[in-house]
Parts: sequence; C-alpha cells; structure tokens
Amino acid sequence: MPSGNQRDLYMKWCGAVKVTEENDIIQAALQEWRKGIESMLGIQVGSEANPQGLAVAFGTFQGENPLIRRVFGEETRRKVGPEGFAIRTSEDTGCIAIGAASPAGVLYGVFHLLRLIGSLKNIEGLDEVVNPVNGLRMINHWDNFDGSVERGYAGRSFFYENNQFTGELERIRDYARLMSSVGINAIAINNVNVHALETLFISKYLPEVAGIAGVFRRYGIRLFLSVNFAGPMHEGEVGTADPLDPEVRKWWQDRAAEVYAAVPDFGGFVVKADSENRPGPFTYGRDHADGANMLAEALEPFGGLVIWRCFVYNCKQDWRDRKTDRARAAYDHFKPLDGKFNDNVILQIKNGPMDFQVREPVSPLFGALERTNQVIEFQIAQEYTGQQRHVCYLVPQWKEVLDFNTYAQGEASPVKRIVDGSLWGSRHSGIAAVSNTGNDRNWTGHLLAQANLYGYGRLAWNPELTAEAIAAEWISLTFGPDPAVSGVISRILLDSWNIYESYTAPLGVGWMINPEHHYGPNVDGYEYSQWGTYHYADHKGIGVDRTVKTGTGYSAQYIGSNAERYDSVEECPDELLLFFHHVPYTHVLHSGKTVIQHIYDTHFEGAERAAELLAAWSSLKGSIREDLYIQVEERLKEQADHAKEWRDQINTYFYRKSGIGDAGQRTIY
Ligand code: BDP
Repeated sequence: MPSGNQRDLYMKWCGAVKVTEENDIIQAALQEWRKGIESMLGIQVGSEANPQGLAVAFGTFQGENPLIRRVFGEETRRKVGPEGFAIRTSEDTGCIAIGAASPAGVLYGVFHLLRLIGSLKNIEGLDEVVNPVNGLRMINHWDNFDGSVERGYAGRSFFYENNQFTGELERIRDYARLMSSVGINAIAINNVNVHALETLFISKYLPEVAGIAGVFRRYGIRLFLSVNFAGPMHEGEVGTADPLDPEVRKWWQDRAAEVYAAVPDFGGFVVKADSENRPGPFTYGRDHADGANMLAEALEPFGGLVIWRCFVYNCKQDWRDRKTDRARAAYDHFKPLDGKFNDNVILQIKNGPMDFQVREPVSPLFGALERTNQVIEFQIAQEYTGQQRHVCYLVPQWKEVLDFNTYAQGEASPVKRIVDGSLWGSRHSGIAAVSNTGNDRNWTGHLLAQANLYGYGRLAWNPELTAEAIAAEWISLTFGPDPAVSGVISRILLDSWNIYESYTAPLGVGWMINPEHHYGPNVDGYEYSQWGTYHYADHKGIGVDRTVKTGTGYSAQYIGSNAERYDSVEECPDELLLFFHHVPYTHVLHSGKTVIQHIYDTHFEGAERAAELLAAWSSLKGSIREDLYIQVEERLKEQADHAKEWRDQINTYFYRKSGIGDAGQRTIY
C-alpha cells in the first residue's frame, strides 16, 4: 500500500469516478476501478468529486461523458486504435481522463492506471496514447474435459471436471479479469488434442460454452475452441473427413452456424492436424491449405478465424535414419503453401523448430512466409523448463525470439515485426501461448511462475517492454513496493532461465529429459525412440549435424547470414552449437573452453547457482507473507536438490562416454 505523500496524491485524484456508459465492459471497468482503489488505498470510490473537484473519468469517445469529450480532441482520437486508449491528467477539467475508441480500450486504460498506482508511479502529468502492438493476444488452454490439463502443473482445470463443465463462473470471471488486466483478448478453452467427447463442444455443449463466452465478453476476450479435424466422423455422422468432400464441408458450415447462433462473437477454431496421431488432411491426400481453407469458408460468413498449427511432423520416425530431421518439418510442410491460405486463416508457429526446449533456434518459418497470416506460439506452461517446480522466468527467452532478425526484408526484419503484422502487412497476426494455469489457489503452482503469465500478456501487448521492467511491475504488484524485496526477487527471476539452462541439456542440444512426463534428467531417454529428438553422443563427440554438406541441411532454411552463421562450425553461436553441429568433445568454443569442460563447468556452476536462489529467497524471511514465503521456499529446495541430480547424471554420462576428466578435478561419479 502506498503511504505518505504518495498516498495523498492518489487520494486526491481517485476518490471519485465519472462514468456515464451502461455498456457491460465499461461497467466491468468501473468495478475493477472501485475494487482496485479500495484494496490499494482503502477507500470507497464515490461519484461525487472531492472538495478539490478532482475525479477520474473514463469512457469511449462516442459516449456522452462530457469530460471525455472535453479532454480529448480530434488529433488524439485519431491516434487511438481499436483497442488502445488515451490517458491524460487534465488540470483544467480536474480529472484524469481515459478515453478510447471501444469499451475494451477503456478497460485496458483503467487497468493501466491501476497498474501505475500499484507500482507507485506518478499520475500527475499523464499524457499518452497507448495502443497494443499485436492484434491477437491469445492464450491456449490444454485443458481436457475429464478435468486434467495436458502439461498442466497448477492443479486441475477450472473449466471442466469429470466430463462436465465445472460451472465455476466466479473462478472463470476472476481468470478473465486477470487475463484482461494484462491485455489478453482471445482464449481457446480446450486442448489442441481434442478427444471424443470434446468434439461435441461445437454442438451438444454449446450452452455451456456460451456461458463461458459470456463471462469472457465482459472483459474484452473472445472465446475460441480447438476442434478435431475428424469431427464429422464422430459417431459416424459422415463417412469421411476429406476436406474436399461436399458433405464434410456442409457439416462444418452447419456447425459454424450453430456455434455463432450460441456465441455471436465466437473467435474461431484452433486446429492441430496430422501431428502426433491427430487426424488431418494428409489421410485424404490433401494438403494443409485444403484443410484450413475448408474450415475458413465455414467460419468466414461470421467473421471467424482458423488458427492452424504448424507443429506438424512425423512422430514415428526411424531413429537409425540420420537424414530425417524433425527440425525441418514445419518449414518443409508449410513453406510451399505460402499464399494459398484464405484471409481468415492464421498459421500458428511454435517459437522454435522442435518443441519449447530451454534453448533452440528461432523457427525458420518466420521470414519464410510472406503471404500468410501468422502468430507465434510460446509455452508459458513450463513443460521442458522445470514444470513450475523450478523457477524459470521465460520473458527473456521470448524477447530473444521476438528480437531475432530473420533478414526476410533486409536488416530490420525481426520476428516481432512479422508477428505484429507490419513486415508483410498481414491482415491478422499476433501472439499465442500455452497457459500455465489451473485450479491451484495461486493459479500457477509455483508462485514465481505467475511472473511468466503476467509477463506474457505484457509482452504480447508491447514487445518493447524489457524483461527487467516486466519483472519489476509484477513484483511490485504482487509483493508491494519494498525495494529490498524487489531487488532479491528480480535477481532470482532474471537469472533463472540461464541457471536452468546451465544444469540441463548443454549447448542447445535439448531433450535430455524423462520421456513422456518430461521432468528430470534422462540423457538417453529419447535417444533410441521414434520422436526425432536425438543428441548422437558417442565416445568421440556429440551434437546433431544439421549442416548442408554433411548433415540434414536444416541450416539452409534460414535466410542469408543466419544460414551461413549456423552452417559454419566456427561461427555458430556457442549456445546453439550442438543443435547445428556434431563435434568432438575437445572442440573449442568461442568461450575458449572445450565442449566437455563447458559441460562440466556449467553443470557444477548451475547446481551451485540453484542453491544460491534458495539462499537469496531465505533473505526474505519476515519481509513477505509467511505462507507465500514457505511455498516458494519449498520449491526452491526441491529445485536445488534436483539441480544436483541433473548435474550428476549429465556429468557422469559424459565422463563415461568421453573418458575425459574434469580439469577442475571435482567429483564426478
Ligand atoms: C508437446 C507436448 C504435447 C502437446 C504438443 C503440441 O508434449 O503434450 O500436445 O506439444 O504442442 O510439447 O501439440
């Protein structure tokens, strides 16, 4: 809670609110404002201006709020986009005004002002126009109808239990509030792996779906559903799912009409096809443009979107075949289809070519598709990054990806300009991410994993925000303004990705985890399986040869200097060396160390640094709420122990393979 002058300042402006519109979203904004101010300043917000005549006013430009009309002139209004807002401290009218073109913009503006107060920022002299950089700012749930959450580490689903909708609309409302407070405007509520009963979400269960959509709507969020490509065949309704079959097309058109009758602002379908045993157009000898366009035609009359995932690869490959490369798959499948998708299709591309590893290169599909709408897909759920038992603040990783220059149009072609639509002038674009939430009381299991959820939304809104600034906001909003607390937590968060990387799979090679559940070390767990995820370690060396001359040729999927840099064993950045090259253990890195010594050093240091995270947290005992302190302490203890296990398994494995000892003569078992 703010105190002293700061509190007086906030009290001076925030005691009264002037709102005239009855619109549901604006009324939701008003509730948020009252709640937020009450909890931060301990006062009830009235509608009469205080004795100094000051108030906060908000509304749309078209609304009849006289203060909004007076404060914002034509010039400002023109700068405000459909979901943006203008905010100004207007001494003449005696108000802090938030004006927007849409009710959702007003809501975002109110959350913005609450955030400023929550992080003790000055609110006098405000004068800015804020627009979201990305159009679609989406969350994908991998929740199943039975209540489990695929790759969920924060309890069970709050949407479903036991093949029923939970009907917990209060919890869902709180979730919608959380999400809209960081600018999320689209949520797909079911797993991309759509099971039998879930195919009925677009028919039998529409009343329940509509109930959730109604909750979301008040917070400016559109609901999406994942659909099963073979939906028409469920219970033998249609004998095929061939996208060119007229009966199949009609089936989807009828479903779309029904969905929109129940949910007029329905967002659209999310589709995982021909991937990991999911049905898809390949069964019928059709390509993915045929499949996506069929759904696009069904949704088009209603303004719906098809979000078609590019995570398409053969998960039953022969591990003996060194030429097949899973990393190539997305590009090989989708590059030839560039320009063939309808306008309301968006391809959803995972950030890397494999699967959300702690380190992998950026997917070369970014930059390769000039005439196709696309969104990037991140994973907030920490499937491969410690499963919300380890702390791993992912915002720095996401920023690296967004800042990566693809060279698609020369020097300034970073991924963030592809996903914000500006590089190719795409009609639809944006960011999606797999949720890390569940019905745990704190939403994310590990309390510190909330920073990823918060940070994802903030980054999707504005990719220019720094990882440090986002962490500082989240810490201050969560724990209050104490600079000592904030300093410690901020260091923990900002170091955590690097620490996690250092004690797990080295130099970009990935995948040294236990198969299936993906928690904990297992160096050869995937080495002789069909998933296409190998490190090729033998007694001489390690790494995947993805070069053009001797390897899989994957490096050539990049453009210009990226392709050259990755293809060259001398120029390839250390952190990705083993992703692109198979090298002897004695290969010398840019750091001056051999690969084997790098493995030993990073693993010894990584485990030590994990222990230091716990020590740093211990310094907060007494400074933050006891229950929160204990919860995180428990997980940091587990992480410190587990980091040792990682260290020992990886170091031992490579010591035994290579026969080369540690220069530091530390204990390797
Ligand atoms: C992998 C997960 C799997 C998902 C798949 C996907 O292990 O559970 O179904 O991605 O993105 O990371 O479809």
